[in-house]
Amino acid sequence: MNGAESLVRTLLGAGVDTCFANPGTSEMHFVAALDQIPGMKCVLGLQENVVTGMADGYFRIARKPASTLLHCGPGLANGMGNLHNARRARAGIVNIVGDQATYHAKHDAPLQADTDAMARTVSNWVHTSTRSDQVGADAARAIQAANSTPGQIATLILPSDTSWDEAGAVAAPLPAPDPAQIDPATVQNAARALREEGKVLILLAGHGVFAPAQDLAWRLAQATGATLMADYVTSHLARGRGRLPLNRVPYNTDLARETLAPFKTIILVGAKPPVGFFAYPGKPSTQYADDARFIRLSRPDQDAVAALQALVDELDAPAAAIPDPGPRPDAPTGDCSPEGLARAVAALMPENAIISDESLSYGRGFYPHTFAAPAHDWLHLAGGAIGDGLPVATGAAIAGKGARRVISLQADGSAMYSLQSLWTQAREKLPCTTVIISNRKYQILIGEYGNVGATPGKTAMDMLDLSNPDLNWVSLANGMGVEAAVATNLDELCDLMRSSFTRPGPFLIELIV
Ligand SMILES: Cc1ncc(C[n+]2csc(CCOP(=O)(O)OP(=O)(O)O)c2C)c(N)n1
Repeated sequence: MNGAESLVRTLLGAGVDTCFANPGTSEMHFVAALDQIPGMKCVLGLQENVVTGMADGYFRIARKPASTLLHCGPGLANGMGNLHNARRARAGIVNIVGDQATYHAKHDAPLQADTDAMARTVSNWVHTSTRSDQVGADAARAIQAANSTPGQIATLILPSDTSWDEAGAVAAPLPAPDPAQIDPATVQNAARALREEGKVLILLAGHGVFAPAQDLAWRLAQATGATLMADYVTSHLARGRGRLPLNRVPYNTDLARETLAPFKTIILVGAKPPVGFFAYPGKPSTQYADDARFIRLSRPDQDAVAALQALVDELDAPAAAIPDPGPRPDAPTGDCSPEGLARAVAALMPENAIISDESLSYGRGFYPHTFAAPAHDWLHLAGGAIGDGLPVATGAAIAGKGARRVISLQADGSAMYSLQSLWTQAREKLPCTTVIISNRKYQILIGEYGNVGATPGKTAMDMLDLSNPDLNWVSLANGMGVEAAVATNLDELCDLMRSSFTRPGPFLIELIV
């Protein structure tokens, strides 16, 4: 057995049965092993950032890691934007990167690069195998690292001779490490604040915004009057009927500071103290009151549900039913608007849908209009590197095994970073409905121009303009095997959405706004 075969058998033995790939010569033995050993679902992405984004979306829904297969340093470099996002989303990925054979590296061949250095910037765990007899054991450790709470990017670099040499040995799965313990003194501290102080915010992120944690957080809020909110950079929220109508901390620092100003005590559950994505001249970096204090009930590497349960027990908070969100909205009619798009999604989405939201400026107000939708999962861009919406949707659809409709609410500029995802959606016949929000500009950056205190002239505005020529999304989608149509108002949008939900495969709607 060669090293590549030991790798594939070790992955399968540990339950890693999906591989998102864009291979090259240094990975050919891995590709050959996938032929010889049944059981691995292999999904081709036509650019590495699609591959890494798919692995992120897959983890968020499957709650277990997939593997990637990337081609040496430059291939990894292409995938780094979405590995960055995945690390911020705290996704678990077994990120496998091929490399030059150990004895070839000294010749400085054209694709030679410092793969290890690149990997370190986007990984929680990095290792380069140096002998084929170690590949299985190294893979088992990579899988273990990826399976840590809450999920980690584990990059395993495989020089090609470690794949083809015939000393491979399969390694048994290693147990996922236990999450770090909750500190009982912190639980008591939080309970004291909730009992004694008037305005306390419980800020939720990570596992703290999934359904089991929401029930516990709601009990705490009902028993103590605390306010509940989700972190802005939350990658995944359980939403809709039966779930909490949670709002996120606003993106805009002025709005965020206004929202958080009343809270002098903030209890963090999987969240960090909120800061702006960027600094702006004359504005503070932090989004909370200057005299706010934080109680870190659980860190991301701790069990948020256990932390909330301990606090519920400490306060003896009685069971409380999550309130009914009221009737589901009717399908909207008339001119396009952000509220109208949100209401269309809430009115029409099938039960248990997945929303991949890279709507940027158009999507800031989507939440209140979708509280009364059926239960669904809402995925956000957690790392700010645009271009993850379509790959995440594609990976999420693979994890949903064709049974869950995935709806991308997708800004046009960001979509152009990784539009090859549409081809994978067509090839895999995935139930993906993409709504391209076609404003033909980098709208958010026009606002940012003002926020940094500058006035854009013609050259600056040209840098923020996506027209001349207009992107033709129907042709782009058709060219990758995805059927598509244009909607210019909410009636057309709703008709196209409805019909897309009856199709087994993908469909794209260019919504002209
Ligand atoms: C990888 C990466 N490159 C560039 C940027 C800078 N950036 C932020 S938003 C944006 C444009 C977004 O335009 P679009 O997706 O059309 O959304 P809109 O602003 O129109 O809502 C750019 C280029 C970024 N955040 N990440």
